[in-house]
Amino acid sequence: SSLYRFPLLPVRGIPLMNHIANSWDTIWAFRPDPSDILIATYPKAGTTWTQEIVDLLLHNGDADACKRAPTPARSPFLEIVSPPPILSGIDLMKNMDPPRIIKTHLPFQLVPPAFWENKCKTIYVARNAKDNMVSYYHFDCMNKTQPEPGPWEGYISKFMRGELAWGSWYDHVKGYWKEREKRNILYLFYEDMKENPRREVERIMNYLDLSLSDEVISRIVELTSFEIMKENPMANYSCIPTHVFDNSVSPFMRKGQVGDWRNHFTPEQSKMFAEDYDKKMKDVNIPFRTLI
Ligand code: PPS
Repeated sequence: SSLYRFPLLPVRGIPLMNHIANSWDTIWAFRPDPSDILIATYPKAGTTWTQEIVDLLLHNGDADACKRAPTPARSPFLEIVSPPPILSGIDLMKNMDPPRIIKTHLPFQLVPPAFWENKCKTIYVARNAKDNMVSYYHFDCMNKTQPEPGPWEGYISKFMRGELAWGSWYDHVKGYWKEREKRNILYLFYEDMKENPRREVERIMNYLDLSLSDEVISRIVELTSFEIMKENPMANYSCIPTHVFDNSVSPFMRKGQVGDWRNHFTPEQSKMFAEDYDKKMKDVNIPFRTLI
């Protein structure tokens, strides 16, 4: 069914889901508490994984405490206002005590300014462009609230032109990168988290000024592995009904790997993509792993 597949609407040039654009003034005016923690990502870069890590860190690795509710109810999605049954982030936060773990996909310039006025801790997660796109493609196939992805070949072009929901991946990763020092943003990479999850969990812990025992850190690393999260009904988005997230098309917890792009890009597509990528990324030196 294409019940929820509305066209995107631009906000200051960024294509967003239409209900976000229609509620823009409310979103822009949102005032977080200074203790709130923002997790910012381009869609499909490792948001849910990071949300789970932070929730466990704040709960000293207590697995049961972090099964109190599904991810979107524990960690509100700032700009999602409707449609049901996706929970409206701002409404949810009215009934939650800070510190709240707030998810956003907004590009840096669209983050409500009160986050910076209040110096909220912000964790940005970036994922290499090709895997990020592959994950987004499968998500757009299964998520009936996003526009139809169309054929893969055309999807690559849309990604390169920044026409997907939340706009250009290139501008997104660059926007936060340029601001990371001034705004004290912890800038993480999905590939680093896969390579050495313990090291990255410890980086997040230190950034949040927490100090947990080695044993608790080990438990958090274990509980946030792809295999465990895939089976955790409070972390795997099985809370979203199948007419909205159609798991038979592709599960939310799909593969959780680095390099799955190799199963999707032809050599020609890869070459064309790389040439364009180099042009778009040459003004920054973000240490993405080279994926050839
Ligand atoms: S969303 O909708 O933007 O919030 O999605 P997001 O959570 O950012 O990204 C989903 C992808 O992250 C993978 N994932 C994980 N990988 C490794 N370890 C863990 N624990 C984990 N949890 C989620 C998920 O499988 C999606 O990637 P793909 O490549 O599609 O499998």
